[in-house]
Amino acid sequence: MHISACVAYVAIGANLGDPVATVRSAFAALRAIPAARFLAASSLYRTAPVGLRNQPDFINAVALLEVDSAVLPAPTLLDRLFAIEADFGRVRSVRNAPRTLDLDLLLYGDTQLDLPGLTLPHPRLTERAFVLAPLAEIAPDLVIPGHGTLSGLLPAVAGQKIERLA
Ligand code: PH2
Ligand code: MG
Ligand code: MG
Repeated sequence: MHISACVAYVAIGANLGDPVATVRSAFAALRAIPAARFLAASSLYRTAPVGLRNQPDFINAVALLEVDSAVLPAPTLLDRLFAIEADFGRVRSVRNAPRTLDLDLLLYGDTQLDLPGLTLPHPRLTERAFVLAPLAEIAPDLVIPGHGTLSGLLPAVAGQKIERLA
């Protein structure tokens, strides 16, 4: 029985050190979250920084988890993600500093909420090819609460530089 099962999408980003190895290890860390089941991972993508100047390219990916929402409500899941970031040596100095690992909670079921520190869906998701393209790979029919279909959002970000890694 999965009465309180809920799907959650997590964005993974890294642009310091060995970002390919970091993103792969991040998948493993997500697999190890108790009360979550790892359902799917996108390919890795090399992406130009969006909204940042003079930073290395990123490696980005998206993971799909099924979580027990009684044990891992969205704020608790976000805390787990921050704990994994810290395990990877992330230091939160200034906003948008280069990072060893960034894990963003994109979607939590159909939840729409706006708390200090947690907005769902993720507020910048619709502007970012580095999120939408990997999402389209693992969930082509996805509907973003409040924003319509994924396929309807993709054309607006078609100009952003992103390359799927083999
Ligand atoms: N993350 C940001 C800002 N800009 N650009 C790319 N390509 N990839 C990211 O993960 C990214 C970004 C803030 O977290
Ligand atoms: Mg981010
Ligand atoms: Mg983040």
